[in-house]
Amino acid sequence: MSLTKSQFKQNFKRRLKDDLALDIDEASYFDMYKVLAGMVKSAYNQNWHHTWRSYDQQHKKQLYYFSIEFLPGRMLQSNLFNMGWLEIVKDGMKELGVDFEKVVEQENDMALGNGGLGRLASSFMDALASDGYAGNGNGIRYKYGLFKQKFIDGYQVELPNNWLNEGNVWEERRETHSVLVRFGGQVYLQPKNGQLKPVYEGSQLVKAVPYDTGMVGYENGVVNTLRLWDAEIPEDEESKYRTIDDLRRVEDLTSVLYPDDSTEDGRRMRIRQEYFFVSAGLQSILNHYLEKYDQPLTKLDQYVAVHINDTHPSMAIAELMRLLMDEHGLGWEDAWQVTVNVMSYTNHTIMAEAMERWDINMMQQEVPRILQIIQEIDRRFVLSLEGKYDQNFINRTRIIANNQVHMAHLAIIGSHSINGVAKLHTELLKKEVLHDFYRLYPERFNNKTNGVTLRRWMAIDNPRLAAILDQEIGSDWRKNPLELEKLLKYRSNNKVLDQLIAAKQANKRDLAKFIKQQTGIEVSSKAIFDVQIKRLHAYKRQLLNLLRIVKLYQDLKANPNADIYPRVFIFGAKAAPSYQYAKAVIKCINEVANLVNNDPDIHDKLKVVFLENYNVSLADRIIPAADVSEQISLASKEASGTSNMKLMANGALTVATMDGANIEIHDYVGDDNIFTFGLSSQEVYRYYADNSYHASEYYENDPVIHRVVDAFVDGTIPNISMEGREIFESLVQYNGDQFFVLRDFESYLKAQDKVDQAYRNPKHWAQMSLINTANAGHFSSDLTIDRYVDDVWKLTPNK
Ligand code: 8GP
Repeated sequence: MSLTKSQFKQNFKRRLKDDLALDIDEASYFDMYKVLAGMVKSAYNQNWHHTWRSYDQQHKKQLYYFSIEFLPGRMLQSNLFNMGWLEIVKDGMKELGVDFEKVVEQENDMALGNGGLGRLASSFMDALASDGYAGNGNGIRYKYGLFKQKFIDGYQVELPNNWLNEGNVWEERRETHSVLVRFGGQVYLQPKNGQLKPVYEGSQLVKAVPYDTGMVGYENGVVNTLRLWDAEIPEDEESKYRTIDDLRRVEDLTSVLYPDDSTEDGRRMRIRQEYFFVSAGLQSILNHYLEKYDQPLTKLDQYVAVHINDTHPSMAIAELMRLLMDEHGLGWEDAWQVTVNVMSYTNHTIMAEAMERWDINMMQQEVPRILQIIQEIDRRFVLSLEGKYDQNFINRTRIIANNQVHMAHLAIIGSHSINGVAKLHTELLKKEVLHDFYRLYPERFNNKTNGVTLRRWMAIDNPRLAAILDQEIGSDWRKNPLELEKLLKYRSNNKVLDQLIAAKQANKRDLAKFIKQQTGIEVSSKAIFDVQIKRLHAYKRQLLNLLRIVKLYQDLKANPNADIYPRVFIFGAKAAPSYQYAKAVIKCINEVANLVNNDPDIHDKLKVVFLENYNVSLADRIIPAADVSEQISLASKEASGTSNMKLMANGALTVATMDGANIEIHDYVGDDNIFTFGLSSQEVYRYYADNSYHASEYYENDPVIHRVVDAFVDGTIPNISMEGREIFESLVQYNGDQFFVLRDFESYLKAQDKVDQAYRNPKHWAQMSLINTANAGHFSSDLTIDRYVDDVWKLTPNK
């Protein structure tokens, strides 16, 4: 895929003419985006074709990563980069007089995910292709991505994200690979040729149509496939869809990401979505296997691995059983053995409310055959334990209990591998959350610490940093992330440190300009840029950060000359639309921002900026400019975190609780290059065990906490009468403060005082920052993928 600048300029102008009948000076940025993306796609299509042909010819074992979310963000730049075209195109565009950044901004973020789990799925797609493995994605082509967030009077308002309204250049509709997915009706079993076969009555078929997107590997010619399914009414079933409601139920299947599961309708839709993409994906895998590999289904596990990304795709276990038995005639034992060998499962959270349990009646109505098979898996599981374990143990571990289907139990019982996403998280799964299962299947449990696409976050988003790295340690770090360690040699090299300082300054100036454009707020690039970007959730404790801001504000009001190093607090976060408490926190942050930013007594020492609509593209802008990375979840609650990795790679220093992957970051950079604070996970569990945390005591006995918390109800912060009260009450009750915000407050203040002092010594700060960048290679998703490939999926690289 080599291309020279003059070829690019020529082709680009010609394609504008050929495709759109326009000269450059007549084309809009959107026209240019479409044409450029089209060029990129035609260039990689050859390789795409070649990649799948070669997998088929070599009968390569293929991985299918089943995920209800994928969050690639914008793809133009990352595709250009992976093809080795980015610099040529940037230069070429400049010579053509085109503002390349404006072209890039035309693309709608592909935001088919909520946060960490969806972004991880996309970074794995990049790493699989870049490492040369046959790894494909399987998911849903939502018509509406994650909502667009707007702030109106400080409140979060959700707007629809109609990301497909101008078409999607990257996808290819593959009509001929469509399959049918069955919902509802009645099912009973009838003997046929010595086997029991299902007979369906009154069920409805939905046509699943795949849309494929090429996943381009980094400079290696590999292009894998992300297959997303859309739902349509099958042509020869139209007569069965009589009412508008029938039609709508099909359209709705792929309409929205994460329908509100606080309502029955939402939960029903979620079950239908989960079954839809799982069934369609598995059918297409089996069709392909039988046609192209032509091997018996009892050998499926030698050629196919299916990964269940959290529990949402766990019906895959029952659906593969169904297909193997009902459609292809295998007996239960054979089918079960193949299924367990094919399936593997990752858990992404220990938060109880995120553990899916579906109502048995609802599953009966929506997916009756799947429920039957789950019941049989459950029956056999219980049978296998009887006599060996007591009844309590069996009740705790079985799949069906209290009229609910426990999806995590299904995923564990039906998979050969179960992993957590950071060392501590995996240990907690083994010791606490899934301890019973660990007793049953110790050999299935393993850890796979998350990783991130360093190339995107460093080379594409932070070209200034990348240029320094390339010059000092060469550019191999893009392919071998551990090469970043070579940077350690320069920790006392003044020239390199000065260059790093200058690059960060320039990035901060860029972000300051963007902040001004977006919010009207002036911030100084000389201040500490202190960043907390992630979903808004009580356990992530944006509130802890906010309480400290309120304290600083109060300190400055009392003493306008207080010695506080200027700081800009930058937030990016969406709250789930039905999560009232998280929305109250957003409102409070916005009102504190108003108060602080407009108070002349503060002398620009503090600024608070809450950027709207946090998504991958916004992360692309913020991360290179961060000085401080806030990773302050209550220990034990954040499974891994991944913004911690992106931010450290870009030289931000972490203020961290000993939670998730923070612990591993700490292990690599050492005590002196991270600011840790707060309870450990053991201490948190001890509090749970003896029920001895009483938030009200902290409120009553600590005058600083008292004053800060009162600010939420005493009028200090205006316009938050309801929200301030909600937060106040959640904190000060005897058994309140579920996430120990007040308990960790003092220790957080101390850690932040150290930050304040450390930043005053720019050389030393740059040194610590360099040490973080140098150690970030350990958190590359390329390496994470290598570990999955070796331990779980057993793939071999493509030649
Ligand atoms: C997230 C975890 O919260 C985060 O710590 C981790 O880094 C990330 O997964 C990737 O492993 N979990 C989720 O995003 C999650 O559980 N989402 C489901 C509710 C949809």
